[in-house]
Amino acid sequence: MKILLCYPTVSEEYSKIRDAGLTPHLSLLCIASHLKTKFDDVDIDIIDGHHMSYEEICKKISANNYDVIGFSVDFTNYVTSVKLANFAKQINPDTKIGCGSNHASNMYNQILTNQKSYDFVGINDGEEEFEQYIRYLKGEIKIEEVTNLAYRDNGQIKVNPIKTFDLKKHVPVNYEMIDLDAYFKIQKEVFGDNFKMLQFTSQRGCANHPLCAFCGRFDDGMRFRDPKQYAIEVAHYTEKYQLTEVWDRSDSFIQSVRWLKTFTEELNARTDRFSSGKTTFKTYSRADQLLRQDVIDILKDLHFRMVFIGYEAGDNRILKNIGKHANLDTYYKATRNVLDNGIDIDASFIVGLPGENKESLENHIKFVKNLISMGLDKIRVNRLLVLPGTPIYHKIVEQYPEIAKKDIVPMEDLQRLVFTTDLYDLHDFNNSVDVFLDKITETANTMAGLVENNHGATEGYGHYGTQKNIATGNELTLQQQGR
Ligand code: B12
Ligand code: SF4
Repeated sequence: MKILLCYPTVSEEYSKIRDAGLTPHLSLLCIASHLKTKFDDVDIDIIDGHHMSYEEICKKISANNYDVIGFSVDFTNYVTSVKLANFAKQINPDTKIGCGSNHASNMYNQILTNQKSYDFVGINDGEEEFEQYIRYLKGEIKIEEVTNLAYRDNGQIKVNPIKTFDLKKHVPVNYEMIDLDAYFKIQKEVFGDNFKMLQFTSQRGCANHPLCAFCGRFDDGMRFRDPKQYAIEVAHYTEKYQLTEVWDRSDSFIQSVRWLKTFTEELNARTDRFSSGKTTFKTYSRADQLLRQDVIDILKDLHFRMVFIGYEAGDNRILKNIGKHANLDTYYKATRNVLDNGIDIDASFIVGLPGENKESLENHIKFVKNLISMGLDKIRVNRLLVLPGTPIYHKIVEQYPEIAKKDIVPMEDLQRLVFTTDLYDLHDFNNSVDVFLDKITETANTMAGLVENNHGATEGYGHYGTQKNIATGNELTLQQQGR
């Protein structure tokens, strides 16, 4: 059986994605690694649309008679995925075509209603769903037994039971399936000769429950991989490729101190690259996870170069509005704790969050000034994205029900519409969305400018990335809300 797993090329209007194409697509790699251990008779191609154009992907599809194609989609590449699905169906109507991801999980109904070339949508974790779908195609099980599957049945959309993947069954990510040189080459161009990074994933879900009002995750609870197995995987690739940086992409890497401690001991027992300072570590973290000195000490044992903290706002009222479960007091303590211990912070903000007014915008600027005086020198200030499935998206749908039926709505439209909902009171801005948009852009530029003018950087990749952005060279403009 021939399978294509593909992250389609992003549409032109969304092409300035920070860090895009630097590392292989982890979601598809997890699925492919899982399938490889389950079947001897499947051939899997993985395509990364950050490295291949739409036309090149079409050629690949024409040249291979794939039995199944799975696209990983978000709002930046969904339109391309539809074009590719239509193309692939024309080439071979028997090819089964589906998509998955957080975006797809929240949009399965709209996707299956509007796009006839799509046969299925995977909801939530994809490993077992894809495995079972193959078993269904092989005639081993019935379609009703494929968990996490949405599909059409006699014109009706059906959703099979949704199951959370037990991460104890997570197989090691198989980087041998990828031509890594293509990625290391780009890393070299962007970040210099001495940079070699791979990303890994140790957990799923986020400790913040319910999720932040803007967060596009499909909410499925927090889960950890076995710390020892994970350490073996990270140590193996760190040694094999002599990595200079490891980036764990989980959202709550630091949530369980016991897990973190075991992982660190297991990793350092297998490689001395972290303890000898040859390889650095980077992860996301919530500020409240960075208050304890024993946690910071473990991060030092892992030779942490940087933590990425989603501060989002410098105003307690806004933080409450978005359900961040954090306040400025925690932020100041965590910032001091991290910076005083010699670890860098990649600080992320979002402007235009629910309840934003003149006072909160001023507060964000004051807050950034205070962080700079504490030593912060990396910042990214993002525009609010309105992602399907989030409370802010639902607000739009309440007011504009026709949006709920569509699988394609330009992000720019959603970004304007959200400001017309009752989440916002624009009277500080002459009740005008345009005036508000100008003001948030100006605020974002001021926040980023403060850091830049203090010899800092607005691109998040630490000193490697100072003033550099893979998509835009030196251009440092207002980015979308990003991870
Ligand atoms: C790494 C990452 C990136 C990297 C991707 C690089 C890479 N090479 O992988 C970069 C920095 C480029 C990136 C960019 C963006 N990202 Co991003 N990113 C992530 C992050 C941190 C990890 C993703 C990951 O690998 N997870 C681990 C894997 C195993 O889990 P997974 O992705 O959920 O995949 C599972 C399922 O979703 C499903 N699945 C996924 N694909 C498929 C396909 C099929 C066919 C099937 C059946 C199943 C399936 O199965 C997988 C295995 O179980 C997530 C947050 C998170 N921690 O998950 C955000 C996240 C995915 N990103 C997000 C966003 C918004 C963006 C940007 C739009 C931000 C921006 N404006 O710049 C861009 C757009 C992406 C682009 N055009 O490249 C959102 C997506 C929300 C949404 N609903 O779409 C997330 C969830 C962050 C958030 N909390 O909101 N991102
Ligand atoms: S934005 Fe970050 S902290 Fe908030 S719910 Fe999403 S992953 Fe968790």
